[in-house]
Amino acid sequence: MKVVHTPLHALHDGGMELHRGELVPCFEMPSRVDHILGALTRDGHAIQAPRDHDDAILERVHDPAYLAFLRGAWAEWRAEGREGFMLAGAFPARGLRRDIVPTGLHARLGYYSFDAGSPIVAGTWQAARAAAHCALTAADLVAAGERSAYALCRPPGHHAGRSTMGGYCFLNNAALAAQRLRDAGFARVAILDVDYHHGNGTQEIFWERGDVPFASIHGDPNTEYPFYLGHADERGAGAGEGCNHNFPLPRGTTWPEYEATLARALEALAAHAPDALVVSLGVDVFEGDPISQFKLAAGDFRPLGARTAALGLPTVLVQEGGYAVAEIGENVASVLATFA
Ligand code: SP5
Ligand code: ZN
Repeated sequence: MKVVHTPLHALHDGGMELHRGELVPCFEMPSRVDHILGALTRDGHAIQAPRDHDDAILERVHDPAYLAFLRGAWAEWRAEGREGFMLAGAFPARGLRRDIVPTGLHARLGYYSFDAGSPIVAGTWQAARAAAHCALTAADLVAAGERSAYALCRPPGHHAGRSTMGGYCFLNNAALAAQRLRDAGFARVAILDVDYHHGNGTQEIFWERGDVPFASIHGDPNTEYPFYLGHADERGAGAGEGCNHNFPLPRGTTWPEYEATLARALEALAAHAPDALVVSLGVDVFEGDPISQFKLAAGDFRPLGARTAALGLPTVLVQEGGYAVAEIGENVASVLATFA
């Protein structure tokens, strides 16, 4: 399978996240990519660099003012004489105004964020932009006739909404890939999100659209991040009514239960008769993941990939989460092997 990768991801590094009341180094770290790249190189996949895309293409999915904020945030931070990393600490929750974009930098950071776990550092914009280019390039490859392609995206993307960052995500790589396939002529593009965490950003972006059905299997938001979206009764609205499919599962879920749920998710997507598929591939469903609570074994990633590949659709796989760094390469490689 063609793999799209760039070393520019490493520019996003050095930030800390608020974890259980303490600032700790981000679980989402550059070495994740080294392990994935190592396993995929060993398996003989062809690695290629992304093609540069104009920033205007990001506006197909994201709010221009949000993009302008992300693009300029670090320079503004430095202009205030600050270093290190930027982390939001206040958010426009219930009862607070969201109709005014504040002028102050820290106020704007909170306005465009939904957690205190997604630091912006000097190279964040460049890395996020490069990750988006990986996803867009993988979509271009599939549009040009490849049966499947994999975008080794970092930072990940599925928590990023139209104008919201969070969950280590800034630009929604999977949404950009899906939109790119739509623009290339695929009439209906399904998105399957198997990351442990609900793909709240992707759901939000396509909520009112009937052309990009979305299915997500994830930890129950009653107890699992991102907490405030991802329930089974969220079905979409307007033209997208009935096109959103959430499958929350309890902590401790193992393969038999997961497999049965995956079958239902794939069935739900197939009912929309899609002609292409984007997979938000988080491997944080792995039992050894340090921040997640499902119990999939390393050996379960092959059948996970095989069931998904059996849809028989042109497929773009986009890397999302996965924080058991030593095993992440093997787990991703297992999924990809079933698409080869
Ligand atoms: C792309 C992706 O996987 N993003 C995940 C972001 C998760 N960030 C917050 C994690 C909070 C985890 N709390 C762990 C508590 C364990 N009991
Ligand atoms: Zn995740």
